[in-house]
Amino acid sequence: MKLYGYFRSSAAYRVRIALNLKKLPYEQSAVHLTRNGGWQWSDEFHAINPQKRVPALALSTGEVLLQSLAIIEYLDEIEPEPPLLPADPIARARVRAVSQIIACDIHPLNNLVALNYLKGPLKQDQPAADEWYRHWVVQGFDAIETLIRPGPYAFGAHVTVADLCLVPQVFNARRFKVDFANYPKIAAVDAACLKLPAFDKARPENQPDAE
Ligand SMILES: N[C@@H](CCC(=O)N[C@@H](CS)C(=O)NCC(=O)O)C(=O)O
Repeated sequence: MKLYGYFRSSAAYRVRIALNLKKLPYEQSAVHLTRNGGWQWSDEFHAINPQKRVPALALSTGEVLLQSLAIIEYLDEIEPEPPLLPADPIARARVRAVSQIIACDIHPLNNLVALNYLKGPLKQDQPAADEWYRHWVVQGFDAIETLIRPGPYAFGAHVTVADLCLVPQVFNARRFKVDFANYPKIAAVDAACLKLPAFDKARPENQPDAE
């Protein structure tokens, strides 16, 4: 399998953790999102992902899968161990809710293309864009701090998709100087996850394209 990603992309980071947890071998192809205007906008990458975003996972069959949560579910289906969702339907819904707060409600407002639109056509300066970024993280993290049950991972003794979404979002939130004083549970889950080799290996600074 070949993962098209970028070391700092939190959506690609989620998929790297899943691949590592499942012990599935993969090679990486770096899509630099900013150099020379961003390789995601090239015709070559458009042929791989018409949405012009990472991650994309190319399978040995030639099939290319898009969208981090769809890719993670696919990996969970082809390699069920370790499972990334609990067996109980209520527990699964809780895990999916936290995952979706991050992937559907925080991340789309804060990804590179949204921040560039704020700073470009909408003429906002860097401090305003940073404030926008933190605003949406705080809204989401306030809810997640109430919803998770560290034990030591977001929903108990087993890693779930919620952890795969949370750790990359925490990495980005720290980059943008979000104050973690109100998020002791989120910080504890992040610390517990990062002790696992699968998370550590997936860290942005441990990627071949890290800068
Ligand atoms: N919902 C998508 C989000 C993908 C996404 O927005 N990726 C960002 C990087 S984290 C990207 O490729 N941005 C390209 C750009 O901003 O131009 C997923 O979960 O895969």
